[in-house]
Amino acid sequence: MSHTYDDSNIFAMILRGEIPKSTVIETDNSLAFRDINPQAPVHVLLIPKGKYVTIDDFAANASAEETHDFWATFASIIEREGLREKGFRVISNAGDHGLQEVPHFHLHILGGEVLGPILAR
Ligand code: DGP
Repeated sequence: MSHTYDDSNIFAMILRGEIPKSTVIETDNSLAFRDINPQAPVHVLLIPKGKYVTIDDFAANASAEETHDFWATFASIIEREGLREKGFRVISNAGDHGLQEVPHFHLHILGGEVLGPILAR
């Protein structure tokens, strides 16, 4: 998948404040908010504010500052949402085979109940 960023994607609109969001945590470089269509009692989306299309784009091209901020925010979400004790699942869809709908890198952080098998087709 191309790493060419599309500024019209819906998470870019959320970052610009053009559509509402339910914020969980916001930092200088990262934003976490609740998924509009939750698949579990806890379903948080974590995104960098930078223009990265997929997880591999972020892994290859994000700065040390962005990377540190992102994972520090991830740890805060696990703590604040009470997910550490019972566990959780993290998913990042990428590209066509991953069925990525929104072309701005995001982690789905899911928990709050026993989750099903890793894949249902
Ligand atoms: P993915 O297939 O991994 O790209 O998932 C995109 C997710 O984004 C999907 O679970 C639904 C969520 N989503 C789409 N539009 C919005 C929105 O406007 N607000 C919020 N909070 N979530 C959205």
